[in-house]
Amino acid sequence: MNANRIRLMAPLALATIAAAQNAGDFLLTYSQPERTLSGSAGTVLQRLWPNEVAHIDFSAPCALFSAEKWAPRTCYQTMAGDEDGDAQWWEPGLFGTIDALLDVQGPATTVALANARTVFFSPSVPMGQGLSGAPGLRPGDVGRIVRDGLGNEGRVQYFLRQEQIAQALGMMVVGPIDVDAIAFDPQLGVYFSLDQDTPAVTACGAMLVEDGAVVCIPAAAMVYTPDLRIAAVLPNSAVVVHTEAQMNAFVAAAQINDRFGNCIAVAGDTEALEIDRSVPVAVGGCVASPVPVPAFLFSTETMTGAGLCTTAGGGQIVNLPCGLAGTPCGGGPTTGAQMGIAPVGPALAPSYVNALTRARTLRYAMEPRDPVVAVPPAGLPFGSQLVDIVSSYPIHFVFWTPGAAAANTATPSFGNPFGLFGFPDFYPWPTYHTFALNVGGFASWPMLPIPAGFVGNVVFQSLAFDPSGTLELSTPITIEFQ
Ligand SMILES: [Ca+2]
Ligand SMILES: [Ca+2]
Ligand SMILES: [Ca+2]
Repeated sequence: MNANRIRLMAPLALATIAAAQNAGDFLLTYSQPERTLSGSAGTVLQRLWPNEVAHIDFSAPCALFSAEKWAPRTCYQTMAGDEDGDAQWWEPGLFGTIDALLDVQGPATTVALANARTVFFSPSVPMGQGLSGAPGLRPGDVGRIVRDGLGNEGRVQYFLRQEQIAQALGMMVVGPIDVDAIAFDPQLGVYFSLDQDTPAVTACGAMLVEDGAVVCIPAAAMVYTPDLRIAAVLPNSAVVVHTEAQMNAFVAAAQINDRFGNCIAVAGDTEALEIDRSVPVAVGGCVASPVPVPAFLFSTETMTGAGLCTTAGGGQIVNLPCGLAGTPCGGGPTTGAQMGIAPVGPALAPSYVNALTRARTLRYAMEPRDPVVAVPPAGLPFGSQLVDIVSSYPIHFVFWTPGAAAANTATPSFGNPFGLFGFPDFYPWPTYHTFALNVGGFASWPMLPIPAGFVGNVVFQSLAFDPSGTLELSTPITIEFQ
């Protein structure tokens, strides 16, 4: 496209945008299994999977800089229930990967923090429809798993549906759609990238929208729900704001190395997007349809070692509070350490950053070492099972409740009226189980003896007293005793 041009928006709009700073931590996913840089005190929490969300807390001292688990698979599985109808809760491949993340931040006066119920994501493999019903959460959707107003668990609430993407792109033949990056500002619009090259008829004409391209549906072409989800889009309203060639140019200008120490020349597929508010919003698109274009934090499939770049200044390595988010060309490999993961073995960190959003959030995650426990005829002694917690609270009180076990069901949950910062729901009939003390940000609690013959699913959650006076809950886990 030769119609791309960049000029500054009116000062009034600039002032509005400038007021919103680059605030918040990172929530992100990695494209391959990785390990936290900290080692997470040797707990199971050190393993980060591509279908769960990690957290980088920029308020922590740089000496302690690390990604840590934020929403484990067991949390999503408890929320989703037996979505695939096989009466098994342990589904390590749920979602395939989480390849796009979006936190829609409320007004500055909002006290509650982002949590696993509120942050939107896109899978790369559809979630089963056993509880959500059709069409479910598909690779082309960006949504979240909720309990609906009638108390039904495992439902999907959409931020953006694949049909809306097809409409906005003017897709004549709706083929596979897989959103693999998304960013949003309600005043500007939604920005996304797809995982496939896609023929489209956009507001700037017929074209092939490449997988490396960044597409905008401007705010003026959308209708929002009161909670800032996308209710409707105008047909053929999408505009390519950066072609793949332009993303290639940003990557080349950034002068960033991959995990092998090779200087990266091309973007390939754009994989993660977040708005970079450090520079003013420009205008791009085409003469017929100019749209606002902020700078973007972004990653591409070539940026192994989990590098991160920005389009600001024509393409640069992102400068994070604890250093550059990638190794400059000539400087050796990008190891992953700059993005909170450990270089492991000669392959170093194989991942690119697969999804990224900024969020104001708190970390209170729990994961069992064994999600499926075989109970022998004699039962299991005290401490036979360990469950790990990552949190800054000094003490954790663990509760349990019988979990749903039938096909296509989920364990019911209820809103926690005393919490603001952690997981927002508790699971019913909580029964006190045990407690665990935090050491250096981690805790492991030993399970009480399991009686002979015990079979069934159990949901566990941990409770902590926040200094502000709230009662906060960890992400839930489901353990299957067989
Ligand atoms: Ca299942
Ligand atoms: Ca997707
Ligand atoms: Ca893409």
